[in-house]
Amino acid sequence: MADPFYITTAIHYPNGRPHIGHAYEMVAADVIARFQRQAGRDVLFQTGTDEHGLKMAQAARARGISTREFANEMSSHFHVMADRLDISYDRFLRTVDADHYAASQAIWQAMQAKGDLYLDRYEGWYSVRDEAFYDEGELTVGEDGTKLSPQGTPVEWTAEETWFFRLSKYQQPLLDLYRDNPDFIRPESRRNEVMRFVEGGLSDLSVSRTSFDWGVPVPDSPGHVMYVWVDALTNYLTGTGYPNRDGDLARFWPANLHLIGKDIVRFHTVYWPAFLMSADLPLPQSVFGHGFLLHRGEKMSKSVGNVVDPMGLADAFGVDALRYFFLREVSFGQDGSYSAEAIVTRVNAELANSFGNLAQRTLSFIAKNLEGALPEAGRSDPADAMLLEEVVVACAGLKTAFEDLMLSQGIETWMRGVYACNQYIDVQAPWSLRKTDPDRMHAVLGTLVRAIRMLAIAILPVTPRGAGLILDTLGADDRNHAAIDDDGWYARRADSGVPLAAPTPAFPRLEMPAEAEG
Ligand code: ME8
Repeated sequence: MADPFYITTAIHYPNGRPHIGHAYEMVAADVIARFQRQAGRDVLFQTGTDEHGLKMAQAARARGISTREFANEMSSHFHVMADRLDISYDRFLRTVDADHYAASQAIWQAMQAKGDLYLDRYEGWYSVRDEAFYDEGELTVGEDGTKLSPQGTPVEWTAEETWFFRLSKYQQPLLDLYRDNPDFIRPESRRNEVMRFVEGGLSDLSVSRTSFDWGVPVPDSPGHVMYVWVDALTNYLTGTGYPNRDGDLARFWPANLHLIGKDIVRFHTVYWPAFLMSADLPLPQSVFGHGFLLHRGEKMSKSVGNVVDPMGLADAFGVDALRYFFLREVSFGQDGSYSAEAIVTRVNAELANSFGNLAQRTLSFIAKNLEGALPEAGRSDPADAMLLEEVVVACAGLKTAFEDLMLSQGIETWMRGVYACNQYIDVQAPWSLRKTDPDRMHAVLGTLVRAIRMLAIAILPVTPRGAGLILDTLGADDRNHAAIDDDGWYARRADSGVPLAAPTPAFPRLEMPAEAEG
């Protein structure tokens, strides 16, 4: 049985429509999931929506519909987007799903059995928008005299009876965890931030609310619903069938990778492992905090009017182009900037003019001049083996980098293989060999077919449609990593006698849309 690999995105708040950050996170996780499947791993990939909490209830009220109706409608926008962006999730989890209630209540009971939950009174400055309490000293005063949280949101004095989780008890176990598992928090810079925070001391955490009822009920505690982060984080366990530890999906826990944004690293690397330790459950292997995607370098906000709809970008440029741009443009883990011009420039230079053009030139030349027959062995030249070696190295480089989540660097290395092919085709000029040296022409075209197949398999997780189209034209059905190094493919393909399919452009050149706001 293949080695399991469980990868998750954050579950997204559907109190507004999905934005580019949600799309970015789903695509990055999808590329890793597809890559691990290619490597032969048994992958479980989960994404979904985080639907409880006061923010949702308030947004529904503002719309004048029930919270459940609002949640159904808004969650469906995320589901539709995931499908539109070719996200190969195994489960789209909603926190309103019945099995998620069961999992949340089970982990609660496990923490309670451990003696880590106690009932007390909480008074403090509470921000509904942040769903967090703040100390007086952290507040600022707005222009109209209202008190504001460090995030600039209004706070209200709130007193309520609440369950507390003994987070303080886990300070040392957490520090030991970070010390013993340097890969638990990535990238390194985020690990350092979290360690400083935990070293500063941890207060117990308020984990239930009585001021609203849109949440998972606390077992045996009428009037209390769970703090939204307790139920949200538990979604990762729900996906593996928890509390059933013998089911089909139980093999996927602990997760290999929680992929989330930098703003919620603390929840995933302090609260979450503490909850799991308390419930005596194994801890995830790694939490990776990716950076933010900023429109022309500015933080997105609805009021600034620079929230560019990811579905609009997919319609304007195509899904593969958007996916390629996301991963290639941004050094994974750091912030990145996007704009229509940046997408067009990057995609045209690399995907359309380099890889797409290479495949299209080669395959349409074969279609036209060889009637689609696979080129014969012909007369080889040391340049052929040299090119194939460069391509093998480029594909292996992508693989090593992707294993390390260095996604942009991996694609950059892959591009070196593409550039080498373009140089080769220019130097060898098969079109002029057609009349003068057909034997040599066959060898050149055969080399290119081999190279294009390898490059298409390697980039498949990033651009599944275009790369898939090229592999369809070639009739290359085996698309896992092992197939890249399969030297026998060409001979078997030639023996089959089946001609290559008529090529269709896989990566069309993009035009700057006239109406694009940039
Ligand atoms: O935080 N660029 O949900 P969310 C890149 N429900 N990523 C971004 C981004 C941007 N501009 N803006 C947000 C929540 N994100 C919780 C998570 S998980 C148990 C619960 C990322 O909808 C953000 O960092 O506010 C997070 O990983 C994800 O989008 C969902 O954010």
